[in-house]
Amino acid sequence: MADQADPSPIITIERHILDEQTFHPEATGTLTNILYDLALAGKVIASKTARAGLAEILGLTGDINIQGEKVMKLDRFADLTITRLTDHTGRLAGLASEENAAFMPIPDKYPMGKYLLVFDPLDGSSNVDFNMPVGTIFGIYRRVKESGPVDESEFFQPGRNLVAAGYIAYGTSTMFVYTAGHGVHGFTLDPSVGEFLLSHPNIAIPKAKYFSVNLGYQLYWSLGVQRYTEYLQGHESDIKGLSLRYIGTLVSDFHRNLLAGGVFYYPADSKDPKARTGKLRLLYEAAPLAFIAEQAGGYASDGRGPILDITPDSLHQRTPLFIGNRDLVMKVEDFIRGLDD
Ligand code: AHM
Repeated sequence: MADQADPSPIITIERHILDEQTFHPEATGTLTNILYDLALAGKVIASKTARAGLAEILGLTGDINIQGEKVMKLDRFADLTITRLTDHTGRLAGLASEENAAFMPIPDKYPMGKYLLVFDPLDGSSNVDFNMPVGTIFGIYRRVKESGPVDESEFFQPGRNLVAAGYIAYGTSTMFVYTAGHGVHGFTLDPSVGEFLLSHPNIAIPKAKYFSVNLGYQLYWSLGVQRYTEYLQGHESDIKGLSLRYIGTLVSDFHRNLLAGGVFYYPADSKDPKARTGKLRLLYEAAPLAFIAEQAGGYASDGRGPILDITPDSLHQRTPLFIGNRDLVMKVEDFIRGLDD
């Protein structure tokens, strides 16, 4: 008879990441520790986002809080949290954040490591004021040079080189989802013990249920993308129309579609010069999520080929993004090839 006092196995994120390390007998534990540092950053950011509405009240004027300190914008806070928890550990050689124009080499006073961290500290931050979910996205690359100061060009690696990638979703609960190349695993923060616990092992994208896109921009899309949208809606297609869900926070839209099945896209459009090449950033958003999508059996494309094959030529390069169920993402490539090229 089962011992009623014996709890069911609880797998903490630390234990899971350590177990994953056994796939790599040569591993030194450095990557494991970077992931664990990021989980800690996630907890700190989650506790701050949960108090987001209070900042204004405490801040009186909105700028100065009751202690006379400046109220920091949440995306700046998230950026500094991640930087301060990872820059001194001797594990990284440099960091590049969507928040900062230039990458940050590890300061001279700290030891230099062999990995590069790229991240979007608070994706969807414009949603914070409306109590909607936000997220953090990260990717980890091995540095290219053996030693010496880091060059910006070392960050210009295709997503195929990613060693690990993940995101932290700050929603109704806080989740940490990552892959180190052996499947995608999700952990939910248990606030009562302050630990991420394995809740979603080996995530695989199920049959598509949703499509997610800002339909408000439809007029500005290419013909191929417009016809693809009609296809997803069930016009003259071999699929039943999908349901539309769009939050406007990439992490949340991607996370829902990863668990429930579906495709998210942010195509190039003609409405503003920045969006002509798409809005989302290759290095901080598209490539890490593309790695996760492929590990979960899905696919990500810029409409013409795999996101993971694109080598960036600048830190903040933008890209169109179509991501989710493999068959649906491949379908948009057919429409674009047939109607736009
Ligand atoms: P941000 O980097 O300013 O937060 O913008 C990124 C966000 C994504 O999370 C989301 O998918 C997209 O912008 C939404 O854009 P839009 O409001 O144009 O639909």
